[in-house]
Amino acid sequence: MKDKKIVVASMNEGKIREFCEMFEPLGYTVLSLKDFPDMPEIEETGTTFAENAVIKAKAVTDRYGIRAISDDSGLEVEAFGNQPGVNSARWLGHDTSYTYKNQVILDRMKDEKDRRCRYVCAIALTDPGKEPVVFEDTAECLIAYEPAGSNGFGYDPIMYFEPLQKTMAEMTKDEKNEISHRGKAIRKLQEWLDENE
Ligand code: ITT
Repeated sequence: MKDKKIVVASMNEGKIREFCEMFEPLGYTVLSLKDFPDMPEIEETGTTFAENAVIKAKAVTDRYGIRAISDDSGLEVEAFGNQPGVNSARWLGHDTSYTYKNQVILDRMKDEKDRRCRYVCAIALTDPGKEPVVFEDTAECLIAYEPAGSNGFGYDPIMYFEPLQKTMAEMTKDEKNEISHRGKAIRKLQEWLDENE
């Protein structure tokens, strides 16, 4: 029976889908900013994933007086000095396709031997009148030599995860949720909810 609700302060369909995949089997109904069309756009002015996650969740809690959960995430490429980082969504333009963004990364990495990179995810939980709580995790990957796979979203086709010898876009949803930055951070959040509710 679905009697528990979480509000994810996100407009990103890929993220929202992954929150649904991990919370619905536990009996939660997952709402997102798509269910709050009057919510003004939230400016992500922080310099870290954690700061931006708190900004997004707090904006929803402050406006509606409800608990909110947010996700700020992105890609850090060692050879680019950990860019694009917190700018991953805006990098090369917010509306530029990921097919293009991924190709630009592959082109710039053409002769690069150090292919280490990681996804980072910070999830913030805010409740009215309480301090925010943040859960963070990473997924260590390598930049692939060419895009592969059509599952997932965003940078997934070029994020090669060595232990499974496939990109994040070649994984099933369960495989990705098991090893991904978001999957691991969501499990930390779920443990916190189990212990504190
Ligand atoms: P919201 O703020 O509305 O949640 P957003 O897309 O603006 O959505 P972010 O600022 O956190 O969110 O940007 C996250 C970026 O990192 C975005 O470009 C994603 O495509 C990328 N990203 C993060 N996690 C990813 C994943 O699991 N798979 C693919 N790309 C991912």
